Amino acid sequence: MANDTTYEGELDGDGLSLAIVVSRFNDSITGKLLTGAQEAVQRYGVGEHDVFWVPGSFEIPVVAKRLAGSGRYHAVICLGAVIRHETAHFEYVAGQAAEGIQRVALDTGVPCLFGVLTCDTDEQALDRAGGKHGNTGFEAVEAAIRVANLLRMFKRG
Ligand code: INI
Repeated sequence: MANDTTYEGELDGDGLSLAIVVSRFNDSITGKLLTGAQEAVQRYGVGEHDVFWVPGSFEIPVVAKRLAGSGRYHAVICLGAVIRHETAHFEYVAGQAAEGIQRVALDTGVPCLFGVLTCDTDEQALDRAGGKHGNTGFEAVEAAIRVANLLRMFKRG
């Protein structure tokens, strides 16, 4: 039998510092994502968290990059709601938000969680912002805690 070891970050927020970037666009939805995220912060005992509001999801990556590079946060949680409403604008905003957030994570090594809803309708978004399909903000904080703790296991020195 090989010497395999399994690693998984625990759902324990003790000692973690999180940044939450949240988009003002569609704030009737993103406000609920933030509420869910802050419930998870409380539930798992996250040491500290700061909230940063940006105008729209397109602006999330540039702010996430500054926060991830600051050395102050173990993870950056990005919250937004991009609703299709039959316009091509959706594709650009949703695509660039996703691509930008992932790029920040890979460039900085700081996990950046994708809590940006990309939906056809407000109803679909509300279902995922504390409705019948849960709360993506809550789930993003859970993922942030697990990944941050996993990475802490490999801290150098
Ligand atoms: N921003 C969103 O977060 N969600 C949207 O649904 C949206 N739509 O549909 O336009 C949106 N647009 C604004 C965009 O994020 C920027 O703030 C704007 O383009 C200025 O750069």
